[in-house]
Amino acid sequence: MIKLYGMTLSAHTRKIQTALLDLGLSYELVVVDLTKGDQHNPEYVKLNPGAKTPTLVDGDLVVIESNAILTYLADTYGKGKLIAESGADRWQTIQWLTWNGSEGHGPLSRPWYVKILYPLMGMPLDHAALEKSHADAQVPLKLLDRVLSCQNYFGGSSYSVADIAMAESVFLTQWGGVDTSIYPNVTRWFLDVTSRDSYKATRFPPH
Ligand SMILES: N[C@@H](CCC(=O)N[C@@H](CS)C(=O)NCC(=O)O)C(=O)O
Repeated sequence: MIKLYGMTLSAHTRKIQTALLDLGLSYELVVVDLTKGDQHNPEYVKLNPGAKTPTLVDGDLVVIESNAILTYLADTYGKGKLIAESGADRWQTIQWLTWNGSEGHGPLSRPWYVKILYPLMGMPLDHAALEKSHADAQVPLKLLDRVLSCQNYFGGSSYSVADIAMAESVFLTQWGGVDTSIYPNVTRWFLDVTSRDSYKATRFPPH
């Protein structure tokens, strides 16, 4: 049985849960409660040396980094679903997953940190930082909108793990108060991805 270490409150864990549902895979969620600092438990750090969630354990294999986990699951269990087995669509998927991790998720998620998470942690709302985070998020959003003017999905012609990763980043941008409706292609694509049962099932987390 696949074990997923994380918690549904974490965007990076939700991505994995969405993919597991899309692939029809059953799994055990081992809750790593970030609000209690469980990620620093020595047993967990043996699995994930960076003390972050999520971590996937499949038999003897341990995979960390959410976008690597997405690739592993799609490659191992998808048979062409969620990532093409070869060709341009496969490399579009890998390219945008990589961009998401290295360039996109940071500025797209920042408004959520400033507006939602830090105040929840007891810090006063920093209006200047929020304004800056909203301005900074426009750069990746413009890029996403341009890409989606030429293709339906980040995996090219069909829905893939790149869309799962990117939708979670855009979700955090919106939750952080950024109006993404001014980007028509992002709006069309986001509606497509978020109306799927797998996405909806991971929104209101039990853990
Ligand atoms: N690049 C990592 C990022 C993982 C990450 O930042 N996870 C957050 C939860 S969404 C976490 O574990 N934070 C705990 C901490 O920073 O102490 C991935 O994609 O898996």
